[in-house]
Amino acid sequence: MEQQHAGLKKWVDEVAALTKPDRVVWCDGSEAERDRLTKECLATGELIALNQEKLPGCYLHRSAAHDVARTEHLTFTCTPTQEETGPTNNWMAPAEARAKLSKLYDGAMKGRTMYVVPFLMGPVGSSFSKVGVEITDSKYVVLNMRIMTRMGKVAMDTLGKGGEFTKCLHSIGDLSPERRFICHFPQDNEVWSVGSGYGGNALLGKKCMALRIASYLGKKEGWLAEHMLILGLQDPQGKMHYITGAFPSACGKTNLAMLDPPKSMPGWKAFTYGDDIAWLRPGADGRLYAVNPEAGFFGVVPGTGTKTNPAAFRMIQKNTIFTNVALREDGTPWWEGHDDPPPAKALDWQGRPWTPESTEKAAHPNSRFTTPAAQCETIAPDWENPNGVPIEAMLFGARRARVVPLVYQSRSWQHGTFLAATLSSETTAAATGKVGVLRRDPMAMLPFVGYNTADYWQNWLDVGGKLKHPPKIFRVNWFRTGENGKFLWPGFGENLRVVKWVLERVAGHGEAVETAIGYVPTKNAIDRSGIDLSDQALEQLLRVDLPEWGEAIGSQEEFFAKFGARLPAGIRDEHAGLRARVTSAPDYNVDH
Ligand code: OXD
Ligand code: MN
Repeated sequence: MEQQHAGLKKWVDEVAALTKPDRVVWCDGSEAERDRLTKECLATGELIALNQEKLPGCYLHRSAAHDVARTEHLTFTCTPTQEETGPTNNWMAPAEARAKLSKLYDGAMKGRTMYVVPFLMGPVGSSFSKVGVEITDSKYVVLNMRIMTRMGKVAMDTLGKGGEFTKCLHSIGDLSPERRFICHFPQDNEVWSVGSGYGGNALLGKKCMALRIASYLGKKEGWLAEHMLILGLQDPQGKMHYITGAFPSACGKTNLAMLDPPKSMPGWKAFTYGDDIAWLRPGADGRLYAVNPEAGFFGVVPGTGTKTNPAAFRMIQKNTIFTNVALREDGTPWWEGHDDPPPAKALDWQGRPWTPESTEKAAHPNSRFTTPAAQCETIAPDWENPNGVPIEAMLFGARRARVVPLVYQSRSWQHGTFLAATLSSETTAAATGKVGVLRRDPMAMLPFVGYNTADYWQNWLDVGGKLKHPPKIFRVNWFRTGENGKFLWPGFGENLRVVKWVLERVAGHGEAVETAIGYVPTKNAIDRSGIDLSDQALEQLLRVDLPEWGEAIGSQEEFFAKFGARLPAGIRDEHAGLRARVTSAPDYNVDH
């Protein structure tokens, strides 16, 4: 590929002088290049060929055992002042970060090839789209980037001679968590990552650029970069509706993005636009438009089967890189939640012998598939529409065993922003650390906001102010449990019943009662035809327990206090409003 961009060439030369690779390869994104890299990975053991007759184009990668998830404690925002990074991100002074990481990059690529990977986030020819260039010494990263982004020539053509791009520097280093850092320099449009080959830490187009850096660019340019799926729904009358859903990592975004309408809801069709990231911009008509900046899915494997997500299960039978799943004797992968029963014998995710008697899981709980979006059977025909799709409703969901009803609607954009800002969820295996601990996760973006979260909320309020027809904002919770600890709601495809009510509310009907927290559906407003959900279970699912909300308000206050005077007045007002409504409600028990 001819290098016409002087700034890019200069940066590549500088990085090569620092990292000292044996050779530099500019990636063009071609199939020949993919085949060549795949062969090389098979030779080094970075990839293991799966049974090519059953699963054409599928490979297995086993990562280092301590490099299996995002490491949030090693992820930094490097703004000139700590105030710009804010209380919910780790901060490192830019000069300190550059000094520290330069030492780790020095000579890091000796004996290795340095790949220059130009990539485009967003559809070709879209005003939403942005170019990045990742420099990496990992072939596995190149092969994943080729699936997850529009990589190579198309990105170089978009960049032209003088276009802007995000500089993304990555080296696996020695893969040690002791020498692992993922640093973001939003003011310089730059990411430096070292010491990890794991998705969110190493595929820098994804979390680092399309969320952290993009959220900062969104603030500057008046748009939103969000941790959201984008779903199109055709109703039985044939009308299309578009919604987004923000959920923390490993809380079912991919399942909802590929929703399988239940047989008892004939006439509904679901179309996938994106499963993880949405870039949203106000359109000239006053509506909010969304595009998916990615070109592939990097999904959690365990739990993927034809009952939970048939489209994903079928999608990953070809052209897929599996990371950290188990391997059966016939060269096919297996994981907990696979359609097939546990194999009598297999190799676990680390390549160790495994049997059903083993006490450990066969696949890592955060094992992943990387698959091209285009081969998903539910992908929308216009998923690469450069103008995006107009969003009617935004769902915010999280794992909450208690307190939060199945669904409720906010009173306004500002109240919806507050409702999203107060999202909290029980943690999952997508990040290292304890699983199942309740933590605040505003907009499901806690680990992904690239600057002070208070300013990010202000951007939400500002963007909303520009919309004549803002999407309606809803909170959902598929994870509420009953006294026996079991989920009350069937979930998966049945979530369409909740979405149906959401779309009815958008259309101006759909029965609801106004409560202190927002509009909650009446019992009869949720379509239960064809499912066995008792009145009592639905009542529990929809219950708003005011004393419990009284406690939640206290914890919200503690969280907001961290932001001091930077907390937007709109958020402060909504919090005060909630407190007033909850504490003055007749059934609020003041003892709490
Ligand atoms: C992801 C994540 O990989 O959120 O999408 O961790
Ligand atoms: Mn994600």
